[in-house]
Amino acid sequence: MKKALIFAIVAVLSLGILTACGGGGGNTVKLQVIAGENGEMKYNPETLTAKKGDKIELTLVNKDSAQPHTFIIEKFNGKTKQVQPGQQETITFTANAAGDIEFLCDVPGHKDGGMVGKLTVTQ
Ligand SMILES: [Cu+2]
Repeated sequence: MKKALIFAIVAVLSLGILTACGGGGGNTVKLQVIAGENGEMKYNPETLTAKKGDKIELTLVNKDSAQPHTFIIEKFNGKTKQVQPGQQETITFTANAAGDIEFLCDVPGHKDGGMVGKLTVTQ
């Protein structure tokens, strides 16, 4: 009786571990993007990757000396506030669709200046 109970507990725990580690997305992924490094109007990196279903914890680090920047990924409803020089902000969103998803800085003129990138979400 006791043995059966222990077996059941081990089985349930194993299932939980398999679910947490299984492939195909659904994991929590930490990503970091730097904005305005060396005074450049761009993100570094400009390309990010994730799997469909991943929960993304994205940190925008503003290394610009003068200007605020944002990270907006409209498709997944992920938006930072205006992050001031030397500051950072972490946002969370779920990559719930596959494709090349655009992100950008919505401070006026910045997207046209080069602050745009893509998050490639695979199935
Ligand atoms: Cu910007």
